[in-house]
Amino acid sequence: MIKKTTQLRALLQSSQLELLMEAHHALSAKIVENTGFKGIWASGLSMSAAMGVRDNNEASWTQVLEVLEFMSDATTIPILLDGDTGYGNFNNARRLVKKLEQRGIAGVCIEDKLFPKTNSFIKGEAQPLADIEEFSKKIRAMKDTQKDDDFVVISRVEAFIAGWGLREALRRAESYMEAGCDAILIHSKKNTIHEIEAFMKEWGDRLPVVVVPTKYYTVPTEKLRQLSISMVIWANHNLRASITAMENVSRQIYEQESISSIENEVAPLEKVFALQGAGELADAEKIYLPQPEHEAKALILVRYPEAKHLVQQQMDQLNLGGIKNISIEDASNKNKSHQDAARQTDLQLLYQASRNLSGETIISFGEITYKPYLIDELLSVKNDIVILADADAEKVQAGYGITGTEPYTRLHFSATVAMKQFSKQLNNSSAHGVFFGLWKVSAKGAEILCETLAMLSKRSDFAQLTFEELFASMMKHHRIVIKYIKGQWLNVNDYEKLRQQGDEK
Ligand code: SPV
Ligand code: MG
Repeated sequence: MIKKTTQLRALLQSSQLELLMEAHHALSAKIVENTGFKGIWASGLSMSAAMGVRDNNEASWTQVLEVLEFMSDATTIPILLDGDTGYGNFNNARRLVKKLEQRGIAGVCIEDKLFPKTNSFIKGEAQPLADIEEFSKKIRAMKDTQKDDDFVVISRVEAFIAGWGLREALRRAESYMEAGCDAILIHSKKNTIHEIEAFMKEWGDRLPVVVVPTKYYTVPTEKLRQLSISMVIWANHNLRASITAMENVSRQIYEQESISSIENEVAPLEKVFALQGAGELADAEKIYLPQPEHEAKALILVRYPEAKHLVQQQMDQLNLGGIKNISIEDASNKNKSHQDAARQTDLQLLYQASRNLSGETIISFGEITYKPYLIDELLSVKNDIVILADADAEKVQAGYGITGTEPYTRLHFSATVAMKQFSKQLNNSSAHGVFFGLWKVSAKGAEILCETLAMLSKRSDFAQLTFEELFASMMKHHRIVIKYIKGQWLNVNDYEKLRQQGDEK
């Protein structure tokens, strides 16, 4: 990264016309940089207006410095400060240089008027100019103070503004050059280029020249190029644009007592966050904040409302496993008046839930309970769709049978195999394991599941379809893996039976 001072010096010395754009706070500075400008003019008029005070040194120089610090922190291109008169004599001006260098400001421009100054476009003729010798020595003190050789000091000649002629302008520019400044800013409040043109003809290329065409804005930029001007400053247009924008939006909201018609006219919040660098913070948080073990979510399909106590138990277990984002899809919430006649199928329930399904998600039936380590078993498998299959075949009648490319052996204790069949037709001898309602999809698996459900939902026989058709459809195009386990889960019936036995004892 080239130093900001070096960047600004290079702009001044480049053979082409360079353009600096005004900013008055960190946000506008950032916008100027994002737009593509190579440098920022920290305008005294704009900064004071943004602070609600006049361009008469009403803001103290340290208050200006605070704004500059934010602007500098927010940007990587050089900032040239409009340093007014240097906020006092040589001693104040050299202290200013010291503090600007500390804050990464690339250069400062000071004007040959008296403190407290007035904006050049307010009664310019009435404004006394600084004594040439005093101002030249101030420049010398500033140049002697800078630690970085590339820090830029520009002398602004206000002779034309105060009603003096070309001779006075040249006399001053010559003296400031001898004092060691890096460039001359020649200012004019005329709406023509004549004063500037006359100055350039006499000045030649003794030092780079900077201009501020606020009043002669109709002069084509090409003309400034032809005059061999080094740098143009568009001095206050972000401030003025923001005034117009704020007046419009305030008036509309005031009149309409609503923000609804404004929403699409103002920058979206996402843009505000982007300008603040929210993305960088999110990335840094991933590196520097302790991370949750995983960001998986869970979806519990409550098929039997009477088993709600197990749902709560399952939520506690998921929480223990680090899963906080749990959604419940409850069949009893819907169609209350129709009860069994309209009872939702498992697939309808899952389809309903799929509208909010995204990201890695553990899916389970609500009427089961299981050892918490089964959650870790599922999360440890990175495939898109993974199903836990209980290799204890006695329980096939309790659910769907599953076969894999290989049956369970002790070697499968940590590995997975691809699923081949998922069916109620499989019996104890043909099934390799049983599906008991606990499975997981990755973010991509969630997409596959949602697409498949959406596709199946269009079928006229959707209300008759089961998980069998769901998994068969997904298996046509995608690999589903099974992870064998041995027991360690109960459904609500087993659970109640065990509880009763416990009570009887
Ligand atoms: C400023 O932007 O504050 C300037 C330039 O000093 S001008 O207002 O055009 O004088
Ligand atoms: Mg100014």
